[in-house]
Amino acid sequence: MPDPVLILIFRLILSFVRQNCIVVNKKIEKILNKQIEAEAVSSHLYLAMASWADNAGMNGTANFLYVHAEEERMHMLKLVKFVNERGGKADIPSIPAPKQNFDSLTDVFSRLQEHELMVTNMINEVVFVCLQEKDYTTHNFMQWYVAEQLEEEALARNILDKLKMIGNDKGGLYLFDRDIETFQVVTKAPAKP
Ligand code: OFO
Repeated sequence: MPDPVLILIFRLILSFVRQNCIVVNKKIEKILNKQIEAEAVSSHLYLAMASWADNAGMNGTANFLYVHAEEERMHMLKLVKFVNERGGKADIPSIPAPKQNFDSLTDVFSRLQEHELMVTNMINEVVFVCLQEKDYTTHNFMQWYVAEQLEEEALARNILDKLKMIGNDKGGLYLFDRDIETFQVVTKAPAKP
């Protein structure tokens, strides 16, 4: 059984180190907090898309999007932990309700692609600020996101190409919904944590 006094001393030391050894500068902390919000918004948006698809009887698409929403939450969490571990303060944002209804699968995935392109621009901006601030640790950490965006953009493009081919063909849409969970794009993104 660990000694409670020792635990208390350890906690006090940890809190002292956190408050006095700020290794992440304020500019980096601010832009990472903005990125935390973007990942939370992504997760929320994909969850709304999943719910719409589920309701429309497109279970394969719904499952694909539920998983995607969960992945975005993991992207957010990874950033929250990184900021806090480096002596910064990760803020948990409030998020406005996302769009709830969509016209079609093409509408869903066009919006998803548009959103991912916006996220890529934000990530590029974080990387740019890291270089400006000579924060090579955060720069190195962000490389995982750079590679992940490559993968996500390619997947969205691939899905939209398939939907374009299918058009309004009901049989094609049925097969799309059945197979979407197997769609993969191979990139050089490093292994997921
Ligand atoms: Fe799909 O955006 Fe996260 O990083």
